[in-house]
Amino acid sequence: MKTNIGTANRDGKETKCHNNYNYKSDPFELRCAKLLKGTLLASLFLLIPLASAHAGANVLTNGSFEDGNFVPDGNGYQSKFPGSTDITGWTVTSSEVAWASNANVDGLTASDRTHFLDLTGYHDSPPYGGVSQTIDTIIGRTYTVSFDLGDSAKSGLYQGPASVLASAGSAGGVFTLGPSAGGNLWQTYSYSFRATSSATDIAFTGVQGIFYIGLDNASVTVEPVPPLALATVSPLFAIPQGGTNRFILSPNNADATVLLDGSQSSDADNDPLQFFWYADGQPSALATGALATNQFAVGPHTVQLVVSDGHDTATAQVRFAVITPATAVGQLMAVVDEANLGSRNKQPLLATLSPAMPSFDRGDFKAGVNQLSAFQNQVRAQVATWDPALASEWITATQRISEVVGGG
Ligand SMILES: [Ca+2]
Ligand SMILES: [Ca+2]
Repeated sequence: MKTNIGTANRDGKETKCHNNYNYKSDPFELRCAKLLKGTLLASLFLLIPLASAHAGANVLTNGSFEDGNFVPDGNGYQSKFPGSTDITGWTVTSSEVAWASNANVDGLTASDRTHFLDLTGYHDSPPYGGVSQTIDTIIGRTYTVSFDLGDSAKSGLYQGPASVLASAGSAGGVFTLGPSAGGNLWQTYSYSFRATSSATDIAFTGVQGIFYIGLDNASVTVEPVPPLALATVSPLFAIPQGGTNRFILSPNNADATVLLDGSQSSDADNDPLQFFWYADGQPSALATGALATNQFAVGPHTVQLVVSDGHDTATAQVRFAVITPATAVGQLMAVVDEANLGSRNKQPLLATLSPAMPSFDRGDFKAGVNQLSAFQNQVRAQVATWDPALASEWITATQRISEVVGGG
């Protein structure tokens, strides 16, 4: 029995359609086929909640197929053929595709905004159409490809799965939506790949479907990488120069201003970074920002830097001690005592240096600085000719102490 389902254009005339046509052979009957699908689907509308949250920025161009040179035919579609670049960002591959708007005669709607693809096109038979685009990728990074696969089904007539081959370079696979209910169905699929090249071809090709293989809402996002936290404190005082212990000289026997520097922290994603500084186990941050200054009392301290890239955090820890000038002089005396000078040369040096300790301890910085100056003269006279490098280290160290206490 022939059922009148509407009219379609045949050789310039609106002509009645019937549902027992041979849809593969005749353009008019293909139009009728699209019309018939719309008729069948009109009363069966399913709204399927779709996962739409994608972490990170989408690096695919026009993944929703909204942009480009779309000139719809009377059915709300436009055929695009292999090699076409009319769909912004994409090249049509394999075979004809139908670019579709929501205003189509079949009642099919996009999963995202107003446009989508039907990879069966008007030709509705294998090989089905496809689209591809090449994106810049970073070798070794992991990317997630997500897309919505569409199908329409009606018990008895257009039942059957829709399949698409989704690939990124050599990765990917065939994804199939096998509908259990009729209507305009969309389902989100995703897969991940690890980039092996600085450019990767992202492609979707229809594999299986009856009249319709929907594609929309494609995206490629790079998996976030945690930041790297790196923290330093300054200005450091070290004897001998290049030593690994972190000391900061107090200019007043009480505390010191310490520069906290997290600016060498980095993030492979170039995410904007936030910096939080914590000290000595305190629960609240003492400062934010890549660079910060803080007063620290004489004694040992632990500073923790927490760097956030908005997804992940990384921490770095720095231990240091704020020391008094007298402690610094004591450290220098230990170094002089251990130097390979022979006892004959050491004792006069230590004798000159040692009075600086009690001077600094009682706050008489002027006397302390004078005593350091005397030590420097002695080093120049007795050590410099014999070991210029050692002499230079000691003079530099005493000069630092003098400068910090304001006597340099
Ligand atoms: Ca869309
Ligand atoms: Ca990151």
